[in-house]
Amino acid sequence: MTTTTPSPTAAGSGANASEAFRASSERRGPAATSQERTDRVVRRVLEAIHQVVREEEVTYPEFQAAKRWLMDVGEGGEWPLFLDVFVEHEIEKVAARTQRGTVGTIEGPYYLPGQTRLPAVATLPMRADEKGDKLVFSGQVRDLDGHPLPGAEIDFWQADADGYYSGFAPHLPDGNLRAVVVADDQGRFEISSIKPAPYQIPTDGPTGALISAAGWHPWRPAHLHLMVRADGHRQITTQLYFTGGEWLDDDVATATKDELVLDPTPTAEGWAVEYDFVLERA
Ligand code: MBD
Ligand code: FE
Repeated sequence: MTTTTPSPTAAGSGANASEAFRASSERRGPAATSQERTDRVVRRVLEAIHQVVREEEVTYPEFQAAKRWLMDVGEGGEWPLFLDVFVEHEIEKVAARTQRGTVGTIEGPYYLPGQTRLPAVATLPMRADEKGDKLVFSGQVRDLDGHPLPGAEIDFWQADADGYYSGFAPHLPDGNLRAVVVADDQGRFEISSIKPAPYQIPTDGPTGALISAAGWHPWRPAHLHLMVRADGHRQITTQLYFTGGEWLDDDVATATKDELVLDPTPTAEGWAVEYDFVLERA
């Protein structure tokens, strides 16, 4: 392994995203679902588990180990992490069946709403000595017919060069490398930031314990997170990756897509790349 990112601890890196999730799910409102739907979906999930138990002849000691692990995930606040890494990609693929325009991918556990709003040409809030190569990310937000969407919002968040997200890592200032950038009257934006590093799921929590017990790896390729929204249009949640990056073809969260890989060019300052977003009508 050539990556030099330090191993984030569960406590230090935001494995506990439960509180942020509770706040955001309250904001998003209750799930509109019926008794019939609950019966059908939950029954099928349980049937799938029963089938694995029968076919794999799962033992009592294994069942008790699973119970202990499930309790640890909850107590460690890692349900958002675990579910977003191992399940969200399929939910997103189903949602994507009816979505046109820019390709989406999973949100993950580290989005925080209500960040600083910045004008179209903006530098993300960062520390004076923020590590990492400079990255200028620019583009335009348009509709499906190619018309610019003035005032579109790019709600942007990323890890730092060590793989930590502000709001989830006590050593980082609130709002570091997060902002809502408001595009200009041509839907254009230019965001100055740094190139993030690959992200490692904390290895010392229950999700990390499972990954190591199963002999998997805990890495995600380096990525930027964005939500792009404009009045009257369907919001897109996506991530952008970097060509040639480690783990691009083996993301633990199964969230890469070919359309989402950037190919930045070197500049005197660091790197620059353009990416345009296309939103469909709501
Ligand atoms: C991340 O940074 C992330 O984007 C996802 C999807 C899961 C865990 C950590
Ligand atoms: Fe992430």
